[in-house]
Amino acid sequence: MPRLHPLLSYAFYLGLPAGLAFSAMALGLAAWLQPAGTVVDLHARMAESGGWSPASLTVRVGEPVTFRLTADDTAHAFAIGQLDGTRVDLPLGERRDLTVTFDRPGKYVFYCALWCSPNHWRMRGTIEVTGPGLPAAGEPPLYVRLGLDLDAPRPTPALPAARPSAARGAAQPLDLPAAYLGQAYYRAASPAAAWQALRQEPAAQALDDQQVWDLVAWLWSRNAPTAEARTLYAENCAACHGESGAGDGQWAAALAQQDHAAQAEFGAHTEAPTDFTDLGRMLATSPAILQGKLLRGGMGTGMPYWGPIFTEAQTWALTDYLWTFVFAE
Ligand code: HEC
Ligand SMILES: [Cu+2]
Repeated sequence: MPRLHPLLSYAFYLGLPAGLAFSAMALGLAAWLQPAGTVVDLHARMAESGGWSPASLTVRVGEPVTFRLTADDTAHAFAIGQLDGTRVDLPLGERRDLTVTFDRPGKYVFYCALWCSPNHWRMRGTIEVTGPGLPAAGEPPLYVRLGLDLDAPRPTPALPAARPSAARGAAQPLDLPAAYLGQAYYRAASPAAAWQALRQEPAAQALDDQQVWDLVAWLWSRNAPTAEARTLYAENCAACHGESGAGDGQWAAALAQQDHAAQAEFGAHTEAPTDFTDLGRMLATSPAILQGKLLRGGMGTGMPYWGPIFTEAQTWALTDYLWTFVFAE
């Protein structure tokens, strides 16, 4: 983890009279207010108005870089993907400083962390960190390791008569074979595939179809949603996918009918945000596919890519959380 020094030069902004600040400088007392290392003036504007400027930066490993951040058109927030503690709120017109020292090379993404327009998520920029050392080496995401095609159509499976319930599933007095209980199984299988496999199990022969669906709901709900996942969803996803996951967030309509200017500027056709309560769709989908979409984005559909923004643990926490929209309690 890089060392972070949020040295906010508040003195100038917390009502210290300009004259006083100026005389302090004249006395040479302002030296300690001067940030060390590289200084980057970074301006935030809505994506429609050009986004961050500059939008790409190069800095050196081990050298403190001070971002002098100003929001020019409306309130924004600055944050660097995958680095906790880098979020800075940017009220309109007030400068905020953040000093960061990167301790390994690689490509980082900085982004706006406050909803500012339907194209808010496009407010992103890159920081190329060069110098000695090796970039953080993660393994490829699960969908790549499983060889999954995120865009392949997923045929709608035979649907349960009622929305499967985790609580009813938990109440089944049944010893499930251990193979179904591991995280690896859950992440790679769709609920429909799990239902089909369980349906064949001798241990489940006494159950009816709905009871087996309830078991699947229980299996898929064992990673209880974390408080962090709820917050991440509310802050980053609800605007499109809706608070209850039904694809009806405040920006959903705007996405479905992106004006032509935005189409021309950003390309591609946008789609309506996925309705996570849609059983036909979700029962055919594995956590690996959901996480893959989250990491890679929709490539032009309007679904942003979050790979460089969230840590791997955060992407799984969000993926687990999405099942709360699918299954009944
Ligand atoms: C700007 C609007 C927008 C935001 C914000 C957004 N999404 Fe999406 N999302 C979409 C759209 C549109 C689709 C459907 C098109 C597609 O799948 O590419 C989608 C699809 C998805 C899918 C694929 C579902 C499937 O069955 O293939 C997942 C998973 C997903 N979003 C999760 C999230 C999560 C989690 C967040 C928050 C971190 C999020 N989305 C934020 C617009 C958005
Ligand atoms: Cu924004």
